[in-house]
Amino acid sequence: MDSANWWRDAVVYEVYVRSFADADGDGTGDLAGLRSRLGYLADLGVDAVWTTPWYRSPMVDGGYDVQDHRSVDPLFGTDADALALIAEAHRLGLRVLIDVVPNHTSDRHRWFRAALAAGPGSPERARYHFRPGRGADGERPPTDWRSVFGGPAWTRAADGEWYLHLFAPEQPDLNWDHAGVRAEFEDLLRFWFARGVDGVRIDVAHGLLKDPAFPDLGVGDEGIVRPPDRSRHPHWDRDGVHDIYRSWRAVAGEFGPDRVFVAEAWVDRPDRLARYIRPDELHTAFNFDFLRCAWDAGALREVIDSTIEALHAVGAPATWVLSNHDVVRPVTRFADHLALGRRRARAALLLMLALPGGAYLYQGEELGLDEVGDLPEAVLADPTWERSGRTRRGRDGCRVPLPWSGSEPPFGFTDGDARTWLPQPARWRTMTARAQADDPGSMLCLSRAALATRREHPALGDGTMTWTPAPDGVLSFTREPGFGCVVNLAAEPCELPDGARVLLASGPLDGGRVPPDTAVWLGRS
Ligand code: TEU
Repeated sequence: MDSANWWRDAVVYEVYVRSFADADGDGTGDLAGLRSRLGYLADLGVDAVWTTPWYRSPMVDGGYDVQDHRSVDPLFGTDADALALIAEAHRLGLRVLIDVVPNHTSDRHRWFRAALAAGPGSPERARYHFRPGRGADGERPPTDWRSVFGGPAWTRAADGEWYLHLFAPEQPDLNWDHAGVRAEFEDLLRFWFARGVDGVRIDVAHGLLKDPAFPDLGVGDEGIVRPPDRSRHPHWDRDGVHDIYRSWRAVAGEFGPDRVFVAEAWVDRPDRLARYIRPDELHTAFNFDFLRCAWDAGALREVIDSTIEALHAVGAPATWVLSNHDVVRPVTRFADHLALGRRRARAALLLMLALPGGAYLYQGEELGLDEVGDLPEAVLADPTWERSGRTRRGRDGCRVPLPWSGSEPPFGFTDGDARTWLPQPARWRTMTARAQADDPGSMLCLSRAALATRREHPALGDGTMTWTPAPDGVLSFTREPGFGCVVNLAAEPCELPDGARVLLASGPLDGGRVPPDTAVWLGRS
């Protein structure tokens, strides 16, 4: 793959910075910790690293509440650490993608503070969405919109006006009809591209623009009623966002052809997602249909087909995602029992890495980590918990600090005496990177072998796939030249195709048969 097209089949590893590795001993991951472990990622065989926000932030939403997009938060290190990280990654042949959060800022951002201080009707308020409330005293929010984290999407300022926040109240939404907001983001993209970052993940890329009429959604006490036509939603996936991304693409182009964007856009249909990806717009977008899909052959096949069809229509490769810092880990999602979940997660990994296009791995996925569902309530840090009236435990369970080595917490995550910011379960003693590196049957060894094979095999990565006949519940396809993949999601073993040579299997094979919940990669014999 030439350098300008590197992203078309890249495997990108997501680092949730505060849970990856801690160098300064405070129990929270940081940039120096990540830098010290880049060799592990190079050995794993990924092409790029995407880091979650490292900017100055009060950390109400783990850094997705950005106070200053141009400086590193002291919790994570210094500006020099960011530069050293980028340089070291490049030395090891890894590209670096950073996270940019355009839908909202922190309520501590200088713009929001100025807006609060300047009062109703001021130009400072025009950068956000401030509106009078409804009712005789304006005591009811301007619309019935709900925050993604729970509760109303409006909070009342001391002077009586309400401001919009689709996430936490500490994350006021920016007004993207404001020219100064647009100019600021183009400048900060230049700031980071000039510092060597290879790409940008765009947080909530389907947000940003709001219907200026601010219509109600029609939310009842019983929950959200979506308007019938999702293409006209008042705050998701509005047509105008594409103009913004066209100007961003031009900014990336100033730095050469190989700087890329990946959109985080939770839209309902592959054809809506494809609208973000065009030669003059974004390069790729996470494919969340795949992530949301159940462990079911028919459903997976449908998602794979519709994704490829929609993206090929715009000349883009698909991306495949099974996990990230917002969702329950696949091992736990795929089955009620840990052993079965692990088995399926291993098979799913081989499926994902055999599909045409690029893929994303979330830290710990290569170790087969499970969701930590029993964190004590006192340590829960995700805003979902409080916003939902302590009914939804939120996303902490997939954000527990990684186990690196040793037989008890903190499992080499930190050298200091401080506790890890979320407690690690004792059962991870067998799951550490160190323990798995020595065990040829481990998920880590499977992940390394799969990524090495993917690099070596000309059929893998970008290109096309062809389904081949298979029994019910079995996914079977080929990639040219000379590569096959069989994933058995049925209850019975299935036969391997005649003359196939097994390159890699997600679990033990039963003679010439593939047991349930197992995937195999096949080469020409
Ligand atoms: O997530 C956007 C988003 O919409 C998610 O909240 C998603 O709907 C939900 O988590 C699905 O379970 C991004 C970041 O990935 C997330 O961590 C941030 O909290 C959010 O934006 C706000 O910046």
